[in-house]
Amino acid sequence: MHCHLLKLGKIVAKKKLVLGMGKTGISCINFLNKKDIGFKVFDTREKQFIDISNCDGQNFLNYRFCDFEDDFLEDIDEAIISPGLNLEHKIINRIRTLSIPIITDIELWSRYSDTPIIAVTGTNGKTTTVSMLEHLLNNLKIDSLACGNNGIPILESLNKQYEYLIVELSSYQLENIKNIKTLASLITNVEEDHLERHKEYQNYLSIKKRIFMDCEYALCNINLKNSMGNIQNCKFFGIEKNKNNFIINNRYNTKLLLRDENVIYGDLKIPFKGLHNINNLLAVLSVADYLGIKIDKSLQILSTFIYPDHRIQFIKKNRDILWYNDSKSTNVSSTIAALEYTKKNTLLILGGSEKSLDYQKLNPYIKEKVKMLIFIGENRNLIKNHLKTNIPMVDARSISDAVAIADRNALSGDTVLLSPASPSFDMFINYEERGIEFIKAVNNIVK
Ligand code: UMA
Repeated sequence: MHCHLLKLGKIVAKKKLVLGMGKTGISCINFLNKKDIGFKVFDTREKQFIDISNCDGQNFLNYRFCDFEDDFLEDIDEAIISPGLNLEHKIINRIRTLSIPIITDIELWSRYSDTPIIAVTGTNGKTTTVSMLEHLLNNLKIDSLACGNNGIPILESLNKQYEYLIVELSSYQLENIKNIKTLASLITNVEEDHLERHKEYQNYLSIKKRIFMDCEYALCNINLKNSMGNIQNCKFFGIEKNKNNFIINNRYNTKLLLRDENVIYGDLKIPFKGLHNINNLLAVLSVADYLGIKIDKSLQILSTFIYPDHRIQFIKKNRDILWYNDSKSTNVSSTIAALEYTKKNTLLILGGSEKSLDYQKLNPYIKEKVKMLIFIGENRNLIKNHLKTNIPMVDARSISDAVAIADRNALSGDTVLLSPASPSFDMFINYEERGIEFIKAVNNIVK
């Protein structure tokens, strides 16, 4: 009887509350429907802005959009929150006042599965790292799925039995997760990002470290060593700053070398896609080592890995000009990584929606590599105020206008790079749409 409410003489079963109707919320709705568990749904947005096409069983009696009545939460025993939901929204206050526990889809999943988790977080490189791990394990016939922040909500993994789940976790997810037990947890890197939500870098870093809350194997980039003091038995991977030593699972590896734009290991050759990707590779090799997979076997398989789109993605070479799509760059550090990769004489397309970032950090890289800046997006003036440079700066009206400007100004031997260092929401649904529009424009205009 303690789990039920008596209302108007009838027993009303307690329900879950799904908070948010994005990908995560819809995966929760579909799961709860399948399990025949009662639920209500709340989203802070107007219904018309929500895509419900993937939502099973659309009985909207228990749905509220924008606002809710005082008694809407009366029969709720647990709320499942989406990562993007604003934690300062009044519904969160109300839930806390009523002492309703808030969980995430990860905790809901863990009640129905004990598949071991390899969890990955970091400011940049998360999706590449989880995709590499998925590629490696599946090629070894170890059935695995990369899910989470990469776009596949973890509840969708319950449709099949996997040997491992490789779960990409964002700071938005880690902030809300109370419990996550993992076989291995790793941090790729932590750079300034998402400070409009997390306010300070230290707070953002602490949230990232929550990935280690209950893990058997803790792994972190060597450049964060000084920040990991309180993490027990943490192992490291990466390239130490100003040194060329490669570290895999806490050990220096002298057989792995960087030569002529390739990563070499004995006879094996892996294409070089920037130093940041060597770090991702070393993280993957560390996890593989922990799982008992030999490094030469791992490298042999990883030599066939195809990097995900929108990350320093080569589009074409025309008139000896290289065109790259790095639309995934939504922060300053990822644009720095792209500029470290490209050659001198880069025409950089920069800008997007506003985010609290320090664009001054771009100055030395622009000085060394960039010959022209082409701006898109609403934050162009904010970026310009942070930059100290005499190189030409041009405002573009659209992504295709930016491509046309670059096409008119690029000379043989130059590189054109879209790496906005900003989110895309002012002009596009997401960075994928921005990248696709860019590729389309390059293919139409650059002839
Ligand atoms: N929103 C509202 N009101 C709500 C709920 C959401 O306004 O009630 C807004 C959010 O502010 C956000 C958008 O709707 O702008 C989507 O939020 P969501 O939490 O519903 O997002 P999902 O569609 O469930 O997608 C989330 C992740 N999105 C975010 O964290 C914002 C996706 O990561 C992830 O792929 C998906 O879950 C599956 O796990 C995207 C992302 O941008 C790629 N992540 C950020 C990043 O990588 O930097 C953190």
